[in-house]
Amino acid sequence: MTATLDRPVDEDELQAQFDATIAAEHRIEPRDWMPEGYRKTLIRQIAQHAHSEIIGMQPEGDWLLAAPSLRRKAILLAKVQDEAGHGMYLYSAAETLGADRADLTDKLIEGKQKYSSIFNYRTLSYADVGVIGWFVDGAAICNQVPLCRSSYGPYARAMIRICKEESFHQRQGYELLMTMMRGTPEQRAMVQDAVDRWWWPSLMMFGPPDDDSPNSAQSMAWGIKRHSNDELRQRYVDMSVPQAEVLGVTLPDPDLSYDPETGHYRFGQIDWDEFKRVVGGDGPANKERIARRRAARDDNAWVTEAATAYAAKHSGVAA
Ligand code: BYC
Repeated sequence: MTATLDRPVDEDELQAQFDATIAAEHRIEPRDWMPEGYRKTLIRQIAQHAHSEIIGMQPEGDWLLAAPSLRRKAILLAKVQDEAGHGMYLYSAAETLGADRADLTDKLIEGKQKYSSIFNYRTLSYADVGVIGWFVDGAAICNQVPLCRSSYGPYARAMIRICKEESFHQRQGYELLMTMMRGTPEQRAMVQDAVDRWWWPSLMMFGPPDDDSPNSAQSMAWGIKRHSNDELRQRYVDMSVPQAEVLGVTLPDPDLSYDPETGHYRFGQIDWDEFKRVVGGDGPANKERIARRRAARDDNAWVTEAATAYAAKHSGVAA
């Protein structure tokens, strides 16, 4: 039983109101009653998403000091800053559910919360910057556009701006690759090599197959997720194949073929053992990603302390 101003409200009644809001495709807002499982699922997904944006600054950030021209450096700097902004909107959305931002960061560093598997791969050449834009931001768009209709208001609204920026990121990646493909044979080879290394990990971004995805059914029933992992993965493959043809690269999958009956591209077997290894902490760069995040938290703690002391002093003056 929950007390309200005029009469005690029954949990069943609150649950019924919540269910009706979800069924009517209306939004749940921070002050609304929500089942504990809904709150926890959202915090888990939003925190994981926020962590991915922040850790995702690292693989591309590694090229900021080695960008091939001032123009490319300015573009990359803007993109990496956008990812930081995405992380901030998402941590704010998690805070509306009662989560504490510093606590979420601690959980990430202690390995108690996840971030996207894709950011545990290294960027070996500048073509990787283009391929991250094309593949990784492209996959993000596929996955995140439906989240603009997610049932939780603050998450859905954050996703609108994030998706607009991701769309720009994807185009900048594709434009970079187009430029390289018009260049020397060595540059074209760099692009193909990057495509070969990033294609399969990009498909893993959508999560495990539907029959091995413990959270999907409930998340979809609550309107948090709008499509299953496999549906979105298929959409992504269908979108990427023609783009690869225009670019002039080969996707590294001999089983890729168009099925006229379904109108979709069939594709080969994803290495789910690799996925599990990478998510479990044993990918190519997991340890350095977390070590760097830990160092950023510890080395910059004085900035937070100074800002907090400054804010406290000023609120005292105002009082
Ligand atoms: N990597 O039941 P499932 C970006 C976990 S940022 C690691 O299907 P769910 C960008 C999953 O969390 C891109 N872990 O889960 C940034 C669950 O474990 P827990 C990030 C993964 O939540 C910078 C378990 O596996 N995007 O685009 O229903 C530069 C079982 O999975 C992964 C988002 O976060 C993975 N790939 O569905 C450029 C989007 N996949 O939590 C670009 C929002 C699954 O039970 N998130 N797991 O311990 C989602 O849409 C969903 O959370 C997922 C997974 C589709 C990812």
